Amino acid sequence: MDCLFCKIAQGTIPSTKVYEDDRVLAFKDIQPQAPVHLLVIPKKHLATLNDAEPADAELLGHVVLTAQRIAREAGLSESGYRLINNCGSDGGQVVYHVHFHVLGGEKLGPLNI
Ligand code: DGP
Repeated sequence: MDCLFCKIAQGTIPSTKVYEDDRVLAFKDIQPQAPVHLLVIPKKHLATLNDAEPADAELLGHVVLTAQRIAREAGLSESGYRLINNCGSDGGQVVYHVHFHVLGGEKLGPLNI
């Protein structure tokens, strides 16, 4: 499958990994938007959050708890951080493999909502 994040998960495209297990991978974003900008992905290919099914609930829970873990390990637990999933075109999604952004390390601006 021609998917950038599948290739990163398989190791055929390099990344700066911060956490990995059999189901998820977390790595540094190549275009950081904050002092800490990490991405967490399921290794299973899901193009967008809309493709997730009830059977993926445990996996997505593990992705979110991995976000909590890497935020803690990056020293963000006390100061806080932002966890973002961009879904689809209007959501600003560019890479069509589900991922969550962990952003922090400074006071983040308000969301445009
Ligand atoms: P999104 O707009 O939510 O689809 O964000 C995609 C993010 O992926 C964006 O912040 C930049 C990041 N990104 C794109 N290509 C690469 C890459 O090859 N390596 C890494 N580490 N990050 C990438």
